[in-house]
Amino acid sequence: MFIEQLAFAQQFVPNYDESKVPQFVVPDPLMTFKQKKVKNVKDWEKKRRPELLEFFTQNMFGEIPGELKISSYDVVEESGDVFSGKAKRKQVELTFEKNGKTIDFTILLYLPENVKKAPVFIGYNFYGNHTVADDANIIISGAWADNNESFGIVYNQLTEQSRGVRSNRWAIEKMIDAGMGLATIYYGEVDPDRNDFTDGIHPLLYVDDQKQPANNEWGSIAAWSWGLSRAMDYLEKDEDVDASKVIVFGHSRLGKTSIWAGVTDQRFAAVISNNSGCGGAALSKRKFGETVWRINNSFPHWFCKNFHNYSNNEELLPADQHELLALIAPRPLYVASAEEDQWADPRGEFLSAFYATPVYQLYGKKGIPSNIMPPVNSPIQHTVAYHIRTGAHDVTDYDWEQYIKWAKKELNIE
Ligand code: GTR
Repeated sequence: MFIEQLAFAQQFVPNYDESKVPQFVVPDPLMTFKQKKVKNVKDWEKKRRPELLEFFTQNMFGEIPGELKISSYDVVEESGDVFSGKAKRKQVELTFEKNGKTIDFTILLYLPENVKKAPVFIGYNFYGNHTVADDANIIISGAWADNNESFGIVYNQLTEQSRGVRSNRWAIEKMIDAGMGLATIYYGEVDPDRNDFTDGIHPLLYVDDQKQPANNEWGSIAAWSWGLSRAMDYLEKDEDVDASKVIVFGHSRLGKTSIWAGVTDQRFAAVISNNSGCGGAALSKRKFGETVWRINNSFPHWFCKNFHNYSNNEELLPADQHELLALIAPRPLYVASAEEDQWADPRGEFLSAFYATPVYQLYGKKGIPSNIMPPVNSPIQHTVAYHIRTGAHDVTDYDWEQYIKWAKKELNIE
């Protein structure tokens, strides 16, 4: 009895010991659920990709129950003299209306002055647009925010105190100097990050007296991805942006989001997953660090309810995260880890990029050539790229230097 109880309890304790990673068969991305071999791009695009996409939609992220286009947009602020005249700034508010409800979110754009149509990185920020740069003109969002005393957020409201506090995570000047821009949005404007489906974008698509998404309908990550696609709708109209070179970026939960956005919207030219971990790049079946049970328990709203069927049940997953990454092929994909970020399972993130590679090879693209992890701070940069840097769960200048260099090469940016 005691041993059984111990075994029961142990499944909830995070494992950080490589020798305790369970043995499992990595599902073959090039074998259909009905055991048919995928031999070429046509088989992949016509059979395998759609069935995998359907699996991840119905069982992990949830489907979006309807269409919702931008009702109107407004360039609320614009200035031509930023970063000593090297850049311009725009703040564009997108509004959505349906079911008698309205929401809006604001895209903050920094664009290089000397480029006619600039390639851009797009990614959400955690604490408001005004945190990404020490720039007095950035509008502070009124949306709900998680309290964080050191950032001056005490009544779930963003404040002046946190202006620029996250500038270390956004190497904007490096992007500008490379001839690239940045588009960023506060994720809480699209859907506040809490287990409450009465706020954010979800209610606009409810039918009748629906109170929350159905089991196979969108959780918060799918909602945030939806927001990135609507931002893309806007970028396609912005004369200063090269919409064919928009790279979707995200860190941590927002890295899970950038992956799902890249999977579901092929207009994103490339995808960057920064320390995305469980439910992002990391293989779930390894159960290393954060697990499916843990994430569903701590953040019940991130994935759709059907994903809870796999809590402590990873063996049952017919597909793993490398197959999610493979859905980005043949577009460039960068997976990055941090050495101290064991919670996100760096090895699981690396292996996922490696096991996604056969799909890139179908397209004649180069991925991760071997299953041996590179040393720290030694990036592998092909169409599929990977690095593990020294340091903690974070976004650093080192990360951005790699992303910029790789994006320029992969997307032929001059
Ligand atoms: C952690 C969570 C991770 C990661 C991270 C973040 O608490 O367990 O999956 O998403 O939050 O987004 O900062």
